[in-house]
Amino acid sequence: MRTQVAIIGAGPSGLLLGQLLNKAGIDAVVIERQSPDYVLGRIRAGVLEQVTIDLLDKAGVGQRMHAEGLPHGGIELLFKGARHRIDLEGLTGGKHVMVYGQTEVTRDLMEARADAGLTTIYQAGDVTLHDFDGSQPKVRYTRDGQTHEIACDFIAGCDGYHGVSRASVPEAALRTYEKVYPFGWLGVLADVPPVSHELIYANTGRGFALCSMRSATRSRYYVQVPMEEKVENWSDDAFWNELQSRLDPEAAERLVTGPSLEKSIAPLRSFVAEPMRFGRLLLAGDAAHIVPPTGAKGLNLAAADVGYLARAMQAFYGERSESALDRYSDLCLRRVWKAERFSWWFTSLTHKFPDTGAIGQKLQQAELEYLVGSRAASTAMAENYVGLPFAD
Ligand code: RFL
Ligand code: PHB
Repeated sequence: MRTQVAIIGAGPSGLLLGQLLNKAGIDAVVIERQSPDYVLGRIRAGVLEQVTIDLLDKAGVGQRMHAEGLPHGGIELLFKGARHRIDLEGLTGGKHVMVYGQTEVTRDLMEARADAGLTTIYQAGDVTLHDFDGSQPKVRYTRDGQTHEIACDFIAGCDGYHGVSRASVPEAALRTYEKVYPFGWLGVLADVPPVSHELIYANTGRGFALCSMRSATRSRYYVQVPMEEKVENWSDDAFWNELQSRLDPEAAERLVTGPSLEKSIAPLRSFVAEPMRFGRLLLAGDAAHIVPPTGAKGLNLAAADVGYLARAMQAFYGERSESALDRYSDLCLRRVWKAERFSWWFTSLTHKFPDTGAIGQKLQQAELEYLVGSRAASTAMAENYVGLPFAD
């Protein structure tokens, strides 16, 4: 088989890239290790920035998001037992975020791909990347016991943190930066009405908690747990009790509990691999960088990367210009590092760190008080939360 762009991974970055390329008349094949149901079963991000909303619109898949997504103009910070609102809209000249689950984004992209008759190879085994240092790269995979080869002009590595793309780059060509946090997030999805109409990020003596949602009848909640914690140790009751103990009295009183639809623990990590381009292999999304989820940036960074990548490929095929491809890595990384900084800062401010003790919590509280009391500090937070501009 031959295509212009072989995309490894059918997560949000691979599928969005496929859609943007198709709109630009560029042919692509998506190669995914898992089945569609498996991909859709992963419950992850929930907050979309304007840049992501615009890219989904450009890709022609924004209709359901606009109909069912929930625009949010503020978030609440809970500390010392009281909630304080950050007016995102008021502080950023009218910008907001959209609460719409990654699962739904993925489903919309999968359906658009199927409707357009585009090729996706699911359950591809032993995917390997070849010759991306030359002009005729290849991707090989196995399916139903047979080996297949796809010849292409470019390989887009959209296969997440554990994928094969970054691992195929010679070690000496890659510089990596990493920080692993000493805790994870235990998340629960449940068909209960959200405790508040806006997201609540809580800093408490028992650790961080986040109240999020997917709709008016479906909630997504998280509590910070030790890194080594096992999800089997958490019954639904234990989760709800812990969450309730981390809320202010009014929210604790209003919390509606119910059976969990999904329950899992995610580790927290900051990670960047530089550069994001090696000849004809271009990395995008979690394959190149990971942020702790506190800033809600992972999915948004993935979308921005493929926005830049689709544009660079359009310039390559349209104007025969490689200059946008040459700038791809630098352009992405500038935005990536700012989101890394914000996600690290917001994580540091809201989580309980085992080794900083009582003084650590007092310093966090002082910063949170400054943050909610100072227009300058609130504005800096709001600008980052709604998303930094998509640079040209
Ligand atoms: P994805 O979503 O990981 O998709 C990569 C796809 O590549 C496939 N794959 C392979 N395919 C072929 N061959 C191979 N060898 C392959 N290896 C892997 C995988 O099966 C998968 O389908 O990366 P992408 O597209 O870059 O999207 C990034 C986002 O998914 C990610 O940034 C966010 O979900 C991060 N994230 C969260 N972000 C938030 O903003 N809020 C959250 O609450 C949040 N929770 C999370 C998360 C990421 C998690 N990970 C990565 C484990 C919770 C978890 C558990
Ligand atoms: C979510 O709804 O899953 C969510 C929302 C905000 C975050 C992280 C996750 O910062």
